[in-house]
Amino acid sequence: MEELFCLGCGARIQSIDKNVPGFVSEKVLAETDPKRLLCQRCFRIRNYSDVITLSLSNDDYLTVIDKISRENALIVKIVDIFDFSGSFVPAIKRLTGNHDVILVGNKMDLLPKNVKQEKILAWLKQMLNIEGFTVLDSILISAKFGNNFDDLMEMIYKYKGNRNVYLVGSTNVGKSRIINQILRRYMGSDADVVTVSSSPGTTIGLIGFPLSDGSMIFDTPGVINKHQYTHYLTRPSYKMTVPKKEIKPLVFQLSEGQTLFFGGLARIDVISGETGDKINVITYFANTLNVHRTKTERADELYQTKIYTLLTPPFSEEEKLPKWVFHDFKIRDNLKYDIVFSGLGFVTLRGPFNVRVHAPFVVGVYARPAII
Ligand SMILES: Nc1nc2c(ncn2[C@@H]2O[C@H](COP(=O)(O)OP(=O)(O)OP(=O)(O)O)[C@@H](O)[C@H]2O)c(=O)[nH]1
Ligand SMILES: [Mg+2]
Repeated sequence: MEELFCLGCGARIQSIDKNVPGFVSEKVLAETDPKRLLCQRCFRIRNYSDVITLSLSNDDYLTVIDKISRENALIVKIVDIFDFSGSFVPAIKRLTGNHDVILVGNKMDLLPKNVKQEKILAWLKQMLNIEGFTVLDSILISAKFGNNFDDLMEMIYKYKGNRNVYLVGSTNVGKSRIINQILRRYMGSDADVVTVSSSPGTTIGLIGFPLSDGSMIFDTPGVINKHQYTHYLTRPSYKMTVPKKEIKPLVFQLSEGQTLFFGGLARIDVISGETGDKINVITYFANTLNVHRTKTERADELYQTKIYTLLTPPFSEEEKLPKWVFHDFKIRDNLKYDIVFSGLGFVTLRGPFNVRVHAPFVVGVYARPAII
């Protein structure tokens, strides 16, 4: 029998195991046009916003690496501008090593509107330098609203020559939503073709579409980064922590000995601020995340008694996050830094400062030059 693939996620179609990607019942398989076949998971995401959790592994991604590394292709590397380091994991560097790469910063609609694009682009270049990574060009877009897509396509055509184009990046950076925008805007599609969801690991295989000059553009499965909160929360909590709208920054003036909780997911203690004065902490999280201030000496007790009630998400003991650890950040210069909680958001502080950040040990917490 001819091998069939799901149109939405690229998984190989099978009727054997519901818990494995690409499942379609034999009845549906017999009744559906193979060119329009969607697996059960894609069908449910689209029709009921119901995500069936499959066990995730990086095998799909590794198969793709193998294919792309043998081809002379143009790589379009997508990052989520809110979590640059979280979406710039080593596996991506290995894949992109010998290829021509365009860097795309997606989800610009989440940035506060008053932030200048040139500033973010300059910041992206600074981050690339820190990573020791060279690209042909870079651009900011919003796959949600279609911002800068004409410029993106112009850039792709400028560099691709007669080569195929692969959109690559970590899970959830928006690769599939970008493909849907491209298909709608430039290829006459009047509906979303590939499956998009807020859960990581939606795309399973390569999904290719012809460009106007006959070469192909491919959506690919994302690299899984287990250091993001995303992997440890259940759906209700997850929905509250992933920003959907422009983020409204909050400014807190904290004194020494004060603590901010970010829901029950992380906290920051001010050990000392600029010459012992108050320090401004600007928070960039989903507007639905509850930020709570307290005295550091009360913080442990508050966490024990108010997790799941005042400090939310998480909402129940079932979603117990892995054990918390702390990270100390001591900055001596007077520049601005972001402290990032991978997959959750970040806070901005101006040095000099000395803070202690607490978060589950599995989650990536890191400082970077401030994006805004
Ligand atoms: N606000 C905003 N959300 C976006 C944007 N692009 C994608 N998203 C959301 O991010 C989530 C992940 O999008 P996908 O397109 O499925 O991400 P992906 O990179 O294909 O993920 P995998 O298939 O798991 O590798 C979804 O909830 C999207 O709606 C954007 O430009 N702005
Ligand atoms: Mg995808």
